[in-house]
Amino acid sequence: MRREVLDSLIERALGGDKLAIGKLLTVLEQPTPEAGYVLSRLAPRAGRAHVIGVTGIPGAGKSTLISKLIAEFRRRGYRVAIAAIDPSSPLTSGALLGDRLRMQLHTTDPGVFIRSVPTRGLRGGLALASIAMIEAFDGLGFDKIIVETVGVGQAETDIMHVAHTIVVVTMPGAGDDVQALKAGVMEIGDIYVVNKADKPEASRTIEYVKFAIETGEVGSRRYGWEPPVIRTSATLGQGIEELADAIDRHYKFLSERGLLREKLTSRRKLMLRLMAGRLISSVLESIEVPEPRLDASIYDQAVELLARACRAATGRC
Ligand SMILES: Nc1nc2c(ncn2[C@@H]2O[C@H](COP(=O)(O)OP(=O)(O)OP(=O)(O)O)[C@@H](O)[C@H]2O)c(=O)[nH]1
Ligand SMILES: [Mg+2]
Repeated sequence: MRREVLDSLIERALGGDKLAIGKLLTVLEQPTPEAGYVLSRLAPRAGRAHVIGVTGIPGAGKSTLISKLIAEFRRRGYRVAIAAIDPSSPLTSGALLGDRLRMQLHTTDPGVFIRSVPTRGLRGGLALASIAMIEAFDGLGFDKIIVETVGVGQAETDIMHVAHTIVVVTMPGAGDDVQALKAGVMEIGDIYVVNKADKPEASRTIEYVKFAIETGEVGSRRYGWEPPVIRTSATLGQGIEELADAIDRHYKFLSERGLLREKLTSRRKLMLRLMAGRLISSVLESIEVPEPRLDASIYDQAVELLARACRAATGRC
């Protein structure tokens, strides 16, 4: 795509044109020079958005909750972007279809943009594509960027490093509740939600989660933050205001302590790291190894190739 075409897409996207935003995000899915150009144009505008990671056990109601949260955030005057990271498990594809339908209810609203990140066919990897998307949403002026993930696995853990606020969603009867919360990023939630509070066992689950936070088993207490436990029923629309309040309170907490910028920096560092990894892989993939001779000489080749790539890029090495 030529520069002029990209420039005009960027202008239209900045004006809120959803079609243009969608096209830009497609450009950003692959690590190409075009993607780099788009990021270099949008990144100077980024740094104002509040990035919220919503994670938790499968089926806890994350998508339903997010669709209600979108409406609440819109009432508060925010522009909202959602990045839903598709779990690759085919088991969840039915639920995902449901997700999209539920979430798409908001798509006629110009202040809402929803996008799924495909897990397949991403040359740069899931995390790189997702972070590029977040950077773009931020540069395009969205106030709240919500990232839905299942919260386990490296790609998702990486993504959580870019979220200012991590919301962990659980539900009653999810087996051993505390153990379920002690996986990956769920352990370091800033806000815990017990969804499906319309179910009778909800109170017990809330007690469990509160206890786990009090005893320091789970919950992020960075800088003295006290992770709240919010009781919601996404389907009945209960507890949504309280959840939005808690999210805004956490943002204010970070902002008053000058901690928002830190995440922007860590997001960019992570992006550079992922890009470096991608570059190194593509250099190494160019080594041709005839299978029977997969001997130690490939290391020499690898070192030589990387040194050459490094010299070409920097003039040093
Ligand atoms: N009873 C009850 N059911 C709910 C509630 N919230 C969501 N559900 C139902 O739970 C099921 C899963 O909801 P989703 O929103 O798809 O859950 P999810 O956490 O996004 O699921 P995955 O993305 O597949 O991990 C759906 O059938 C919802 O209708 C709630 O508050 N109460
Ligand atoms: Mg979902």
